[in-house]
Amino acid sequence: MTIPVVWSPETRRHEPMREVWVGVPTEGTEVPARVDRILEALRAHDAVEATPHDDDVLTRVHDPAYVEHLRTIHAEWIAGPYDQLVGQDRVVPYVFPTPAMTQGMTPTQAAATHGRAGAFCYDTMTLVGPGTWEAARAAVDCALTAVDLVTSRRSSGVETRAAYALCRPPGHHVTSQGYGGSCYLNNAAVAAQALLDASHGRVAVVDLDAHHGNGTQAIFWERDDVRYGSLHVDPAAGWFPHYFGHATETGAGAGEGATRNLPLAEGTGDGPWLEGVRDLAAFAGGADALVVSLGVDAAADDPESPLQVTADGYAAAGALLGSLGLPTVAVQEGGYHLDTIGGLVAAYLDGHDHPAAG
Ligand code: SP5
Ligand code: ZN
Repeated sequence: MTIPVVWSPETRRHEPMREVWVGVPTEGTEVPARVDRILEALRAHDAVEATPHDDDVLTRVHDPAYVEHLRTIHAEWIAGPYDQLVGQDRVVPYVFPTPAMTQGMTPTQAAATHGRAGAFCYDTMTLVGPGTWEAARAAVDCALTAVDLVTSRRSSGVETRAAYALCRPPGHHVTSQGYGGSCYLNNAAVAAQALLDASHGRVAVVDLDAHHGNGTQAIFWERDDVRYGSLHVDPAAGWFPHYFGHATETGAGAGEGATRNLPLAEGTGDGPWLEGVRDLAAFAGGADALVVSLGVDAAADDPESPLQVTADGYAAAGALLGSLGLPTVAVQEGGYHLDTIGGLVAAYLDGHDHPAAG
C-alpha cells in the first residue's frame, strides 16, 4: 500500500509566463510541467482525481473579499483592456496600498483595475493569467480531497493514514488577505482547517519548503489549535520572503509558542537539515493530525534556493514525520528543478510510508 496521490488536470491551467523580479520580467519557474513530472515519478501510487468542494473552509481561511478578487481580477483586466493597450494579458500591480502609503488611514477602493490589482497582492512576481483562478481553486480541492481520504469521509473501506495532494500553484506564502511568492490560495492552511473541522483536536503544520511559509504563519499566528513549524533558508541572509521567518517569531496571544522557525544558513545539507526536521517532528508530536508543506526546493539542484538537501535527506525527513503515526496530508509547495522534483517527492512519500526503514 502506498500513499495516494490526489491531483487535478485543472492545476495545469495556470501559466505564469513571466515573473517580474527587481523590475525585470524573467521566465517563470512555477510551470505546469511540474505537475506532469511529479505524476510520472509517482506512477506506482494510486492516483485519485480531486472532487469539487464548496468555499466554506476556503472563506474561513481567507477573507471572502480576497477570494472574490482573485476569482474576478483577470476577467476585469482583460476587459481593461491592458492586453490591447500595453500588451500585458497578465494582472501585474504597480501600486500597493501598504502602510508606506496609507499611514493608518483607510484607503478607498481603487476605481481602476490597474489600481485595484495591488490591493490583495504584495509582490510583482506573482502574475494572474487566464487559468490562474481555476488552477488555484483546483489545488484547494486537491488538498480538501486528501483531507477526506485521511478522515475516512470517503468510505473506501481501507483506512488511509496519509495522503498526498499534488497542489499547483503552491500556497504557503498566501495570508488571509493576499497573495505573493508564486502562491494564490493557501492549500496547507485550508487542509489544516479542514482537519480541525473533522474534529482532529489539534493540528500541526510542518513546512519543509526552502522558503519560510509566511502566509501559513500569519493565518495561524494568534491561534493555539494549529501549530506552525518551518525549516527554511534564513531570511536574514537575504532570502525571500525577507520580512518573516526569523527564530524570534513565535506567535502571539493565544498562539504564543505555537509558531516555530528554524532558519538555516545558505549551503545547509542533509545533516543539519535533518536535525531541524527532528526538532519540528517533536514540535508537532503532540498534535492529532499533521499537514506537511512539502516543498522540495531545499534540494541541491533547485534554482530557487541555496540549500543542499538530497533525495535521501527527503526520504529520512519522511521517515521522521511518518514515525509520528498521525493522520497526515502532505501538500505540494515549491520545487522547480524539473528533472529531480518527482524523485524528491517520491523519496519523501516512501520515507513517510516506511518510517522503520528510516
Ligand atoms: C512556493 C515557493 O517556493 N515560492 C518561492 C518563491 C520565491 N521566489 C523568489 C524569487 C527570487 C528571484 N528568482 C529569480 C529567478 C528567475 N526567474
Ligand atoms: Zn519555496
